Amino acid sequence: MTDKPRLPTGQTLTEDFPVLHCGDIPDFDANSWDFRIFGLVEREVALSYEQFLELPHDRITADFHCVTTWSRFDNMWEGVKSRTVVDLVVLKPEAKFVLIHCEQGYTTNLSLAEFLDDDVIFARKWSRADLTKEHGFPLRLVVPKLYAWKSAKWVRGIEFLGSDQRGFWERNGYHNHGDPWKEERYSSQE
Ligand SMILES: Nc1nc2c(c(=O)[nH]1)N[C@H]1C(S)=C(S)[C@@H](COP(=O)(O)O)O[C@H]1N2
Ligand SMILES: [Mo]
Repeated sequence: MTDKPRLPTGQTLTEDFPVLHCGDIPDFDANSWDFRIFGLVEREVALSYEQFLELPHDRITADFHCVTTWSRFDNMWEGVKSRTVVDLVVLKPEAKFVLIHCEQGYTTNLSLAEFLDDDVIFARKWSRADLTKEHGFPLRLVVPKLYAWKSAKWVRGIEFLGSDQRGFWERNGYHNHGDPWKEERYSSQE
């Protein structure tokens, strides 16, 4: 048996933590910030920043793979797991997909099953320190098993959907799924 190599094909290991996004770094105001859970739920919820901080926190350590070919191993993230957030609402049975909504209209899509994987976390901290603004403060999603454009920074909400709806990069040339182990990089491969 051969073990799966730790670095996916086509990736190069880096020890820094590059910053990558389009648009500006959004301002954060704790008084107006909220986190919306909406779409196919029995009752929509909007959490204030304070309420979000009170949710139970967890930690994961995971590798991070950007489609532009850099990977960074062993990132320690601390925050609120996707399951903890989903448990705040009652999903309608038709809910099968999620669309993550961020500041300035950035979005990314996931199947509900992959969103609920045990390593998916809304991170507030990286390496035990608060996220820096450029890495998504106050809150970013981390989806270790998929390319990093799914790890949306400056998250403000989750929408539950009955059918898959492509997010920002998924509409702009990148793969709908984005598994680095299958090199699902571009929508032209679908
Ligand atoms: N809101 C938002 N989140 C985003 C992006 C973005 O443009 N906007 N870019 C994504 C991409 S392409 C990558 S590789 C990672 C990079 O995260 P980092 O800047 O913390 O390394 O953020 C992702 N999250
Ligand atoms: Mo990326």
